[in-house]
Amino acid sequence: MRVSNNENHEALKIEGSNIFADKQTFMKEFVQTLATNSSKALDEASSIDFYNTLGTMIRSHVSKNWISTNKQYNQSGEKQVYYFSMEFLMGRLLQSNMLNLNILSVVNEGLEELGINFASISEEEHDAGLGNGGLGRLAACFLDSIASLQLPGHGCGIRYKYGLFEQKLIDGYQVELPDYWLKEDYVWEVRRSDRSVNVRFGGYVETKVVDGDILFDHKNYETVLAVPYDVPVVGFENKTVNTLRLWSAEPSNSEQDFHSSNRENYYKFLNYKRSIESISEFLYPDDSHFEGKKLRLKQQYFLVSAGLQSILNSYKRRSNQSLQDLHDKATFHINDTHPALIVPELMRILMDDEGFGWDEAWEITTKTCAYTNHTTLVEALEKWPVSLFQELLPRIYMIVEEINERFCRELWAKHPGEYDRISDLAIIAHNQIRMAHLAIVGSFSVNGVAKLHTEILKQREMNNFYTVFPEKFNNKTNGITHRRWLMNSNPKLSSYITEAIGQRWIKQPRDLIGLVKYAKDAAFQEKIAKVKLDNKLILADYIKNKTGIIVDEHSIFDVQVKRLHAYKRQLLNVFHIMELYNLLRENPNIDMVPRTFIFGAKAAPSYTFAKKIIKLINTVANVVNNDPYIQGKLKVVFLENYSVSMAEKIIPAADVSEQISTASKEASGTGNMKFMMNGALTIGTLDGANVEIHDMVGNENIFIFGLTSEQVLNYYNYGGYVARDIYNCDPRVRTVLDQLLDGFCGNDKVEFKDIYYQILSNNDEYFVLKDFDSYVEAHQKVDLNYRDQKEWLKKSIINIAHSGKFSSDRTISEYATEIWGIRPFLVE
Ligand code: 4GP
Repeated sequence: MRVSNNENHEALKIEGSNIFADKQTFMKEFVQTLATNSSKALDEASSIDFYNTLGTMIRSHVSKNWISTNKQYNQSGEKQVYYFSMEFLMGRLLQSNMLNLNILSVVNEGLEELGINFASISEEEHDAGLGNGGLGRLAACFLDSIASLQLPGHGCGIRYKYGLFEQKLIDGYQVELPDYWLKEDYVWEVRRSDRSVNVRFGGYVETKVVDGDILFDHKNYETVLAVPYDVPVVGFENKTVNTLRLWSAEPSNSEQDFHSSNRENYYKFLNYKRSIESISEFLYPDDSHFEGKKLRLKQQYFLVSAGLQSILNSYKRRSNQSLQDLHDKATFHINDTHPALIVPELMRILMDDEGFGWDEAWEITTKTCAYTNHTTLVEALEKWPVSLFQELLPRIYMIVEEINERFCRELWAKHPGEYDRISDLAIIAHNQIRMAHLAIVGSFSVNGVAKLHTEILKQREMNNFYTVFPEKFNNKTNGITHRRWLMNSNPKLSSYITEAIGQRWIKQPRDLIGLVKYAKDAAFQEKIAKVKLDNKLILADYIKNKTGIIVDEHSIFDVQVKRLHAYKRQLLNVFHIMELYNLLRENPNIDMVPRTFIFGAKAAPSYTFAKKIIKLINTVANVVNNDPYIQGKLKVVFLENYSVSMAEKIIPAADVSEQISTASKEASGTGNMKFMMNGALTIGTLDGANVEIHDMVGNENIFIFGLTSEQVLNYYNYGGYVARDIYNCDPRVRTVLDQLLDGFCGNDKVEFKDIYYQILSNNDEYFVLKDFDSYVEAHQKVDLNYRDQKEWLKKSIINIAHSGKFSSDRTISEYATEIWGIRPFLVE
């Protein structure tokens, strides 16, 4: 089944576009630009030429508004937010820019007339994979919402030469290949050498007293040139074009400085160049995990120092504004602790470069910085060894030390003698710098990313800080941009929604609630069923092309796509599949709706356990998919190299969304929201934002199972869980676990022993066995409910109807008013 692209985009047509007056104008410009750019005629050009042509055209059209947005922000002195993040998982930009510019229809029509297929052009765009998962994708959704809500706000990140690794599966094992996404020119970026700044590393600091003032003289440092590349962030149907500024590290000395006639010096130069460029060479591939490498600390300081210097330079260029009022003009958002060095770096600039005293500088800093926490996992906590930090950033270390001393002194004044409390809260302790403590002390706002997560921060993980600074803590439940995740990835569903409730939901996603009235409407249900089936057919086709596996579009598409992590419990999913397989082996005629389990997941390259789970999924898939005895009732698909653009294909086709983390472990989740918005029903634990999804849709429209976060935390605190007891008592569990060792999965009996022992000898840290029974039961409910398609479709529509709350437009409005203090600014 093929849906013509034009049919899809026709569905999204809103009003006439203003970039291309009509299809003819577009076609003429396209052919001209193609000739200028590639010196090729239409019939000689390839898809990549077409992609570059279209991208270049769009970028140049956007420039006008980009320039005027900047100009008007500067002239008005409007307050702006700068979202500092080590990750921006942007994915592709062609189609989302076209949607926001309202030119999808006209371009599609024009291309079609030229005999060019838009879908194949968009496939040419390499995903900008500058992020690992949730945290990075959230940053990308936020940029889209900020611009679409006409808010003055920009991203500040690193232009990694290599994004998140490309995953290959070889014999079921994950193998990583470098993601050289910049191999071709990136059409969306503009190099801005004129805005380059210097960042200093290493050396030592001499302290002098001059006229009674203490001066800090940083000596013998190494200078790195930070060069910005700007990417426009286009708002939806408005004139706002904000900026994502990505920094690249380059040598500040040229080859000549090394006297290149001398061979030895030439090699020195090459080494020097390599070591500098390594700073922006690659993204650390760890999700929710701290890797204490010197290069990573270098990256963090590089981002923060370059970003702050350039913002403050432009701030000072803009008339005669005083830095005293910085907080009225700017907020620096710290996306997780990775950019927490903003706090001491801003202090350094204010004191050493701008001449402020400590107290004034501290006041400005703490009124300007805000911090978001994204995880409570202990292994994600950033703690830098003092020796490493001090050697790399000597002046910054002095400042952190002083912040710590002053903070501890204040605590002592309030709580004299309470050594334990103070050492608990200290920024530096046990020869380590605790970045979360630095971020909390240096920020005026600290937020979690879902209600439950924020409560856990306040009551448990950060309770000591919450008692000191209750006013700083607040919740901002995550969101996703409905423009990418519904309008762009599921245009047909979007148009049916518009047909039913009008188009206001596009700008006011909460209006989706109007769909509730159609939940039982037979005609509407039929449309929803048709869209789902069409999307499933497209995905089935994709799966066949990628893996050779043929899946039945009438089976339940049950999907778990996300990073591979023990706490996300892909293992629970596999155990359930093994159990279903065992049942079918006993009786292939059991009454069940056929299921297709679809996985996509990357594991951090050094995360051995996670990689074993990938191998297990693939091993089980191999057994199940090739067993004719079970009559095709079960299929398991692992899609290699999961990415943003792949998610856009998978999510619209899902019937069931697996959100099965151990309660209390998933801070929010955002995949859960994307699936819900596309009409999938969630099977999930009461974790992260699942709790709020459950609150919105009601118990009958979601399949909740398993321990609550409170129960989990009680087990962690007081014990009482013995995984082996379940193994001993539940024959299903015992069979599945024994199969890990008895060669069910191939001949190799030791392949999965780590998983077996992790569960039984290490007492199943993530309660996989404990939740197994209720998970199986919830799946039985899924099976039963799916048979009644009318009921299922009703639930599906109810989910879509309530998904408006989870648009990142809502999240960003809350950040804007409750944290950042910025307001919409109409670019003329
Ligand atoms: C993730 C959380 O694990 C996820 O629950 C949340 O939805 C996402 O941040 C966005 O807030 N955390 C990370 C990380 O990706 O590296 O800590």
